[in-house]
Amino acid sequence: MPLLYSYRRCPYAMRARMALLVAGIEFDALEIVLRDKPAAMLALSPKGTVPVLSLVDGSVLEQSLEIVHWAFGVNDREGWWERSQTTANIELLGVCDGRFKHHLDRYKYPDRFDETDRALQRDAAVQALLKPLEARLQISPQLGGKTPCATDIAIFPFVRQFAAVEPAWFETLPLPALRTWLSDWLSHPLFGAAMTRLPTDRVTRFPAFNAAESASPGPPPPPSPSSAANPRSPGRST
Ligand SMILES: N[C@@H](CCC(=O)N[C@@H](CS)C(=O)NCC(=O)O)C(=O)O
Repeated sequence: MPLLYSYRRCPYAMRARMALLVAGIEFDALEIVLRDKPAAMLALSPKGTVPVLSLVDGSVLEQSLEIVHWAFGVNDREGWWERSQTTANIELLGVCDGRFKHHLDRYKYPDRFDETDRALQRDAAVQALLKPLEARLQISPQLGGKTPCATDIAIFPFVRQFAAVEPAWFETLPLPALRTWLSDWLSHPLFGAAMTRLPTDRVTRFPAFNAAESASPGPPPPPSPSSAANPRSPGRST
């Protein structure tokens, strides 16, 4: 059984968990404590970031996008990976993980970066990713077209993080298609499933997700008695 070292509020780990769930891959998971990383994880991946996926053949995937790619390589009956492989999607993901993440970090954690002009960083993040994303989402509701693709689940956790810094200000941005896309994802059952809370003191089986439910984002189904017993509230942002 693959073992995922994860951190619930990490956007990189979110994309990895969502891809594993969509692909229907059974996996064990350990929720790590960032300040006290497990020795077993560091032995596999000394760089010390999550997510890390340890596979049964002994190989180790140390990058979130490698995990996404691997998951859809195992099972992509719904074409999530294929739809993500357009030039526009690959470029958008590069911007998300590059320039956008750079500005997001300085906007969200100005003290860590000695940043004195948060508004400048915030606006640069909007220009780099959110505006082009809005233009794309005006054309189709998902980056995969009518249905989502790997790029949607790879990018939205970072947009979620950005939106949560100053929610009232975010609401004022002229980005209506992006706001709809984000809010659909925030209430999507796949995201709820990926945000399942795990213990930090032991490895547990990550609860499976019915991929058929994830075909089109929209309001979540009414809670069932079993989901009430296993709270999956996405909770607050990092
Ligand atoms: N390029 C890596 C980045 C992963 C990353 O930076 N994860 C953060 C958490 S969101 C982390 O583990 N940071 C280590 C730390 O804070 O000690 C990936 O795509 O997986």
